[in-house]
Amino acid sequence: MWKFVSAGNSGGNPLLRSLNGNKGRQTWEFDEKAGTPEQRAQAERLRADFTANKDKQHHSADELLRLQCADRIRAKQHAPPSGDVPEQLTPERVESHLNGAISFYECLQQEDGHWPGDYGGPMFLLPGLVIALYTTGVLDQVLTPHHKAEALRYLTNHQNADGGFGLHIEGESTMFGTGLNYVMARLLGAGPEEDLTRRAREWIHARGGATFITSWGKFWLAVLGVYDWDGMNPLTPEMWLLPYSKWSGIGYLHPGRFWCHCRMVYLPMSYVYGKRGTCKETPLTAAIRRELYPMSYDKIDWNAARNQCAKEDLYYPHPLVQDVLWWVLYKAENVLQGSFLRRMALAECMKHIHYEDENTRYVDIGPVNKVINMLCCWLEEPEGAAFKKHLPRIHDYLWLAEDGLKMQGYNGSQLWDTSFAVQAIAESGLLEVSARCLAKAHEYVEQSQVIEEAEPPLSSFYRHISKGAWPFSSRDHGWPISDCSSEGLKAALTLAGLSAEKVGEPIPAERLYDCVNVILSYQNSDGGMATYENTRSFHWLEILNPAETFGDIIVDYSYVECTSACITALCAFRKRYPQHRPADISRALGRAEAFIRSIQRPDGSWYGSWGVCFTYGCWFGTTGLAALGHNCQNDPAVRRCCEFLAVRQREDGGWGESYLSCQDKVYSQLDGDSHVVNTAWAMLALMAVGYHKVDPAPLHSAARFLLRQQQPSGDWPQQHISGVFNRNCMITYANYRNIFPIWALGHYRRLVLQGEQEVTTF
Ligand code: LAN
Repeated sequence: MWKFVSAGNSGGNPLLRSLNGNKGRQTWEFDEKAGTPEQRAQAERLRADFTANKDKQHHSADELLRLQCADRIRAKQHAPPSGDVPEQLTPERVESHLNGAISFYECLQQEDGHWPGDYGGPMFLLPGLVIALYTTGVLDQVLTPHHKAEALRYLTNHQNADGGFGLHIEGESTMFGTGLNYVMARLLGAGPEEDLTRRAREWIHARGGATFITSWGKFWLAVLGVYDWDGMNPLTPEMWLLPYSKWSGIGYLHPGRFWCHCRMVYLPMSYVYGKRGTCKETPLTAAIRRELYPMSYDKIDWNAARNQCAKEDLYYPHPLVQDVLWWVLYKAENVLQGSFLRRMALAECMKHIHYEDENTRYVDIGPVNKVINMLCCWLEEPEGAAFKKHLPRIHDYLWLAEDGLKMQGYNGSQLWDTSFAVQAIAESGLLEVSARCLAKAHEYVEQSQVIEEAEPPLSSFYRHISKGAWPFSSRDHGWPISDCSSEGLKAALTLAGLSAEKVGEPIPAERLYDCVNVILSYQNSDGGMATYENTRSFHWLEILNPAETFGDIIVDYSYVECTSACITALCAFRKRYPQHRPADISRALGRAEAFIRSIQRPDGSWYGSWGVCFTYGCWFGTTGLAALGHNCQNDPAVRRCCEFLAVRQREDGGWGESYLSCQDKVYSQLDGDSHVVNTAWAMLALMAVGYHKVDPAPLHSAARFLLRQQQPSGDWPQQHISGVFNRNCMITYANYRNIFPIWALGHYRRLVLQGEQEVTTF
């Protein structure tokens, strides 16, 4: 049976280096002997249920993790009240639902204090890993037959009715998803005439073949040797040799100025491209090469293929200037390939790749650069230590659920979820049921703060400061993020406000000062905060975005979420430490407020870039302003946002927003029931600005919706996917279904039912 392994897990591997005994590391292992016969049968039932429902419910519900915690769940003290939810809610009634919710959620918490969870969703990640493992000859060493079987299960479960695969689990079929997953199925042992592969291949052929895959797809196919490198728009590694300085003008084009996720992906991609790193041909790759195209491989016009892209994939079509630029660089390849300049550029790329690997303990910033960096290390030195150090960290990205094995969008969302959970649980005011769980979470928050800078000189590696920041996942990952630092700081401050005897000793003030320093450093000239770094270049550079499926990937922009999180964190900090940098903080707050106001939409809403979507954005927009004293009675902008939300509440009392809001940038209602997470965000937004004092009715009906949706165990159902990135790709946040209902109900009980004037977190 599969076992979830967390906390301090190194598997005895001496190549796995950690700064804190692997706190937060989460992996799944197959263990023949694990589990009772009943548990194994139950796991099979959960899998069969998922498959039976797969066309209606695309999202798995982390049932295998819950199964693993079954003993604790059975032994827990509280359950929510059964029976109908009354018309009139009392504080006692809500309190017993909360007790049930918190004691259930505590059962999922790990020894090191964090909450694990599925962070899957994108469908283009696992194929890249499998192609890289096949190319480097370690596929069978890294993935056991059990892994492969679960990965194939995942494919079967997420194949759309038309035979294709989406960009993410809920999306319609795309060439990117279908081409790559087809190849992965073949590499994992599926024959060409199985139902899965045959239907996928028909989908591909009906659209002209795999030359119509997006540029990232072309890259992976070229690595495997089933697509010609001449059919790629160039990924010229020499761009790393451009001058960085703004004064050179061209410096604005230096990749060091791009959003870190973008540059960290194009860095190793350009190394592989510059070297034409390709898998040695095997009978299998030769077969795949024949299968992907309706015409003979020799007849393909590779120059024309460079700019082909299926219409299903086209979110960001290339503007003409890009085509011209790629044409020039394409021609330049004739001179650059094998030149001295190319050798210099490749050496420069490798320097940055090793730096990234070492400074993230081989986790790397994300799943895409993790895999391509690993490939680069192998291309440079197949038997080298760097490649070997990559291997154990692959498992940090793999997650198992009842729908199969998937590759996650990050090595987890540990710190992010834990800091929200702390704020949600602590704010319920129910310290009696939650003290032990908060004390554990406190340890994780403490253990995941970044306490040392990355290796100097930071500027040579285009790194922002990180000492004092919080990352999204674990200390070993270590990349600092503006809003993760803010949520981490708020969690630390919330815990510091509770009895140390119950929840543990607070994090020393010096470390919080370091965090404030990082937060202040994130402010951009527009007053807002971006994600990992400051905005380093211009918005118009987006015309160079070559990734047809993603929007806004070139530059790190200011976002409402990041800016608001920084505001609420700085306000919370200022309350406790009014003497620390008061002038800097108040200046930063004023500018951040102006930024948030400037990006509010005419209809009163805020567009959320990292969660679905307007309900998420509105939660951040209103809480940022609320922290600065604005509410729906004294501020027309805030009132407009409340009205925007109020008219979108649905018959069942909840809010339900479709992921289409993110791509279309227009509020889209979900079909069917409302969504517990959207409902909680909308409630939190309204309560933060005192809407309940104007009209409590929407909050009563929303709270009743949440209570009706709660399951007898205290859990909430997993509904549609809640996270997003780059406008178009969705990502799972498995813990949100527990955290946000707890948070919203906790506030509802205190603010609306008990009439308290204010709560400490938003
Ligand atoms: C994330 C996850 C966390 C997220 C928040 C902290 C929630 C957000 O407020 C800021 C942006 C950030 C850090 C974020 C950015 C984009 C990421 C890293 C991801 C959604 C996780 C996966 C995604 C990454 C880009 C996926 C790989 C795909 C590429 C296009 C490179």
